[in-house]
Amino acid sequence: MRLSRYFLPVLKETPAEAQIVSHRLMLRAGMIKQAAAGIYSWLPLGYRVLRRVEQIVHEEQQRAGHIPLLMPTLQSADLWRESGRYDAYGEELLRIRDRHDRDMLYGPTNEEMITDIFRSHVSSYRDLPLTLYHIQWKFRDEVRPRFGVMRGREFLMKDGYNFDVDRDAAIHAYNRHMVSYLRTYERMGLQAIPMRAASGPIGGDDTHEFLVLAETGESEVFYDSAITDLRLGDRVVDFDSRDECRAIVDEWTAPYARTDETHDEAAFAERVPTERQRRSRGIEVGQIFYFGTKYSEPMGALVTNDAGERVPVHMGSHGIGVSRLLGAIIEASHDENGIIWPEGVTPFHCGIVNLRQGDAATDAACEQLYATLTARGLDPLYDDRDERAGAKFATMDLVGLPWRITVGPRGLNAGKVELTSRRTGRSEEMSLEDAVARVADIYAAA
Ligand code: P5A
Repeated sequence: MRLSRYFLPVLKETPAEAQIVSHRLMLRAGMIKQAAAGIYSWLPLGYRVLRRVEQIVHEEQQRAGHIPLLMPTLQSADLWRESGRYDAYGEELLRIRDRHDRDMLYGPTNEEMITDIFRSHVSSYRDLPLTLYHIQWKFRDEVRPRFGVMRGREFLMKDGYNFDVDRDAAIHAYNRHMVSYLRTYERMGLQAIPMRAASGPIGGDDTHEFLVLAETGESEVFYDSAITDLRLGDRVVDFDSRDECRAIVDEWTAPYARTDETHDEAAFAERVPTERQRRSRGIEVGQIFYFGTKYSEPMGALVTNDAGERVPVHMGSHGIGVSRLLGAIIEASHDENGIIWPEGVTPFHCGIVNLRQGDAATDAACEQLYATLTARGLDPLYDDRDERAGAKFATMDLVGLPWRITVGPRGLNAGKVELTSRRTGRSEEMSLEDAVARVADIYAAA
């Protein structure tokens, strides 16, 4: 993409309404624009990152064997009356009436709708296990939407639902989700710690939240610092193996880690040596639930088991805050000059800064770089505007591309361009070909 033809409305001033750094940077980098309280338009740069985050979520869900579909945002109130949640959900549920006076709602979650799909088409345990998921906009009429996309009213969620013949099979689905989430967040450059939590309006007793540690996080958390040493890395996981998934879950759930809702001061003191006790704050980027037959029983989602009995199917639901993740990633990765995107989610692979726009040799080298990078399947952002070098660097730092290639007449005389890491600030001179090869290698390994 050539910046001269792009739509990147960066702001010079720090927006006064934004209280936390991720919100400020998303506004300043021209990623989002507020449309109403807690409702945002995704401008081209923000939309690119959103799509990349979504893509990682899709890949990791499908790696775990989960099947994508797409349900609507608007739902019929009647379904929610069947589960009893139409009245129970409270003020967060946006209730809508259509022209025929039918009660509708904008979905805050989809347990009822997926249970309805299931009961219409599945009746035997032979069709199980089954996990369906979608990535769709949700609406929750939060009392206090704040911090930009972090606590929105309209927000993008991945929500998945497992259907299993009994509790053991459903617990395997729970474990499988925990493992696949670990890899999902790691690919985004994040450490998200599973912590025992409370289930709220979704239901059930088994639930974990995934928290990214950050001072600006809305949740208070208590954990054993040993848990921060764990990494899933590139372990090959057989998601069908109950033992393998359970072993990984055991590894992550052995150290104490809980949110304030389930924190137990006595257990914390007893189980965690003082020097490893941590009390801090975190951003909830996902939550998984096992709630058994809470929806299948009242809604009549039954399957025939191997003994020939009709039994309610065992279910859980599993959510990832896709739009919130952008805020969480920025909270975890920025400096005073702007965002620092992890390679896994960056909107463009690298920036190209032309230090002397209009100089024939410099323009030609930049064009060559642009073409070569693109031919290698990379997506560069080429700052081809007629601007001072300082302004170009400031924009690149603000939008946070992990790598920048700087091209100027002086370097070119010696046959060199400069490759700079946004994270370390370190620069290296090398030939144009080497710079392309280096950037390609970095992304091949990422
Ligand atoms: C699990 C999937 C559920 O709704 N039903 C379907 C279950 N869980 S949840 O924890 O309530 O939400 C899942 C994740 O969505 C994100 N989230 C939000 N993101 C932005 N703004 C909000 N107002 C908001 N509310 C929830 C969180 O990341 C949460 O973990």
